Amino acid sequence: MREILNAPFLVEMMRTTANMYRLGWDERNGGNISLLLDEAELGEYLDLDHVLREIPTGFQAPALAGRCFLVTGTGKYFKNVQYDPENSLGILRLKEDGATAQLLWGFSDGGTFTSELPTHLMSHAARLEVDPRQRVVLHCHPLNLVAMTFVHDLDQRAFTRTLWQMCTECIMFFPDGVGVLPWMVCGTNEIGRATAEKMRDTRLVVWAHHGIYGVGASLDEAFGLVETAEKGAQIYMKIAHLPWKQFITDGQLRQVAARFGLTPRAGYLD
Ligand code: 2HA
Ligand code: ZN
Repeated sequence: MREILNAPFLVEMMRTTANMYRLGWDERNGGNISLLLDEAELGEYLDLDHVLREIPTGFQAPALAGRCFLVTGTGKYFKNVQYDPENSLGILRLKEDGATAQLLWGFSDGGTFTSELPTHLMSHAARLEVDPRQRVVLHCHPLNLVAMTFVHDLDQRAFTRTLWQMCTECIMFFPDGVGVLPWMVCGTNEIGRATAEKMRDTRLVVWAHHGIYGVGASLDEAFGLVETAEKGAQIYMKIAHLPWKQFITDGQLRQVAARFGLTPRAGYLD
């Protein structure tokens, strides 16, 4: 067996959580990440027949039965993941019943997975149907995106258009736009279902007055997507109260899309 703390997926998770903490996106225990693991790769580091404990998930995810995930723990701080990975993180396999998590590694103080596991697993299931390469679901509380949900219309077409207009690269990285959910109680199966429903046709879902979810093929990709949206929101929060002299027009957004071979979400450009 190889040393799991050197596994690329764990190293990358430690770096990403530390980076997100430093950006101010994950105060206290804020934020959570799940990463769908390749079983063959995981088998180089862990005995996959050795289950530490079983934890009921409280919901059904039959499409993911047998799949293994690296996930952040409930109540654990992103700030501390790099110093205490085996306590802050866990590797679990969803049992054949689709409703029980088998802990294979981590949560060493007896802890458990993120309270947002319903949203994570339901979102994985939704995105894997669209693109089987998308292995990462990442949630955090970026300052400007959350601030924007207080002063901007929550209609997702309007919200997307504003982000696209704030910097040229927004439409390049999220031509499908962002989904927006109204404020809801977090950590529930209901918000999980509502988020996963939006994930059928977008990789970014904003939770009003709370945070954002991003999806990607890698931690870098999911992180970069959220980073780009947060940059758009940051510019918006800097200029929203100032008189605008000019802005990126719909015609210009169409030119960007044509240049990079992208299809902006139907009906979002005038
Ligand atoms: O637990 O961010 O949404 C941390 C959270 C919940
Ligand atoms: Zn949160």
